[in-house]
Amino acid sequence: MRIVLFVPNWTFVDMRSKDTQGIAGVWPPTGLMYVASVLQKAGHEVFIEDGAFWTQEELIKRILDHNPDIIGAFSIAMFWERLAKLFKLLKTRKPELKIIAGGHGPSAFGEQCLIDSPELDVAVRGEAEYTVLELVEAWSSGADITEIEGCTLRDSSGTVVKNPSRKLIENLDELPFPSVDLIDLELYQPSAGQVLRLPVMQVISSRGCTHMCLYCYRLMGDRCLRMRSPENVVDEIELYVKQYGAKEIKFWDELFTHDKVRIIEICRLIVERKLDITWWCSARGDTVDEEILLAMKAAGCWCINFGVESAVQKNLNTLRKGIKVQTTIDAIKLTHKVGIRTFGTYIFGIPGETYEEGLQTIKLAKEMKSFYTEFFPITPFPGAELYDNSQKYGKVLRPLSDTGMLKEEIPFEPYTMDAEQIAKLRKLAYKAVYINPGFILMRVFAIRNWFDVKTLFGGAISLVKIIFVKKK
Ligand code: B12
Ligand code: SF4
Repeated sequence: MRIVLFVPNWTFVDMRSKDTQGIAGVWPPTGLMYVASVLQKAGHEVFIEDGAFWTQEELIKRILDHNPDIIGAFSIAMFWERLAKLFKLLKTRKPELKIIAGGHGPSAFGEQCLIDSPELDVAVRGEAEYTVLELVEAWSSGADITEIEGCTLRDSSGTVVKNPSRKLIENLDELPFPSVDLIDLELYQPSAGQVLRLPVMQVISSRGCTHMCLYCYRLMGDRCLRMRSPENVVDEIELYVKQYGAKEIKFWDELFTHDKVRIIEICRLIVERKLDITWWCSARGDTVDEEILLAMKAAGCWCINFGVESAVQKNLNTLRKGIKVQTTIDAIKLTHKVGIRTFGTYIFGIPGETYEEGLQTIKLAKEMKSFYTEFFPITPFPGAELYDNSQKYGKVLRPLSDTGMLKEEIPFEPYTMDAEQIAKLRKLAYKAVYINPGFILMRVFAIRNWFDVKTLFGGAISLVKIIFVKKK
């Protein structure tokens, strides 16, 4: 079968505030590339189109030029409305198309997707590699699809039904690596400042998470962490280094450092195979100690993202982070001590949070002296407790189609603070962290080349816009 997998058309305007559109970047759609690789391995002809680079009309033309039998789209919640429009236009031009959708939107509200879009045949829920393969094989042999697990679809009477979920893939090593050969790597540019060297490639070394944070939608399900073996992870990295000249790796795992033994082994293999890479990952403060950090440093890790969220323990408890503020503070200090930079992320607008508590968070963020710091307004997404039971926690202010976490409009207001105060805290926070001599000196001394100068300049312009330019 000929299959086109695609991301709907979007621009930075949909996703980010005006101030930061200049430093925004686009990453390849890894999840979709995993789905593609399983289909390719089974002998199907697969193409990928990424709407980040095309207008709606261009995207439609590119999809149809491949003459597909089946099309499948990845959609986070905020892309759903535009995707439904795209399906209508595509089906009008090629009525025999079979259409599937997956990702965070169709997984969380698949029934609604089928009601909104008569053109959509199946909303695939969760981890989709084998569900999509089964669908494609059934369509190619003319078999019935109505019993396929992991699908939300219409039965023979046209009623929307939610089939049982598919069991998660236990052994992730059995998956082929994502289909990098199907994308034009040259088109992708990461966000300014988030990489040390180029070209950068992405790796997902584990899937799922053992925690249950209030604002997070866990597409793979609750408490369902699975990890690839160190050999399999380092084989993928080695392929990227040898075949694509990768100099940097971005690990997108939710819980990269969960298993210390596994990470130390990954680090040992990177060193043993003499892979010249630098890399970035995320970690929770309660999963790092000096031993793991030293091993990571020796293997090229240059930056770790810690979700600090708030300086106030009560707020972390509300978020269900399951961690002490002090644990993350200690972890950040230890990370700096071994010579790895940190990227600290913080949230304003936590249910129950007061403006004064927000000010305490700003003070902490300044003290942490991270290399990068970002402040997000809390954002409810379908499937997350904060969205599904939102009235318990506050008021949703933006429609689903407009929930980019980096936009200037505040998406959610807790009962203890209003949107204006959240916006004010963000402004104060950026000013406190970035406009201070210690930070500026640290960043100037870190400049090594023209790439760093460009990055720093772009960041500075965005900062001036965030802090000093009044919104209309
Ligand atoms: C890494 C990550 C990113 C990376 C993306 C890296 C990449 N190239 O994929 C970056 C930083 C770029 C990013 C950006 C954004 N992200 Co993000 N991100 C994540 C994170 C932490 C992990 C995603 C991941 O890689 N998972 C592992 C892979 C294997 O899974 P997957 O991508 O979901 O793919 C599987 C399924 O979705 C499905 N699937 C994928 N494609 C297709 C296609 C078809 C046809 C089918 C049927 C199925 C299917 O099968 C795949 C394999 O099993 C999740 C958190 C989470 N818990 O999921 C948030 C998350 C997905 N992000 C989120 C958001 C909001 C964003 C942004 C909008 C942030 C912003 N700017 O405001 C942007 C949107 C970018 C975009 N264009 O889509 C939200 C989405 C919420 C929602 N319900 O819609 C999440 C869930 C985090 C949260 N807040 O809860 N993100
Ligand atoms: S925010 Fe991170 S730690 Fe919390 S549930 Fe989501 S992925 Fe897990």
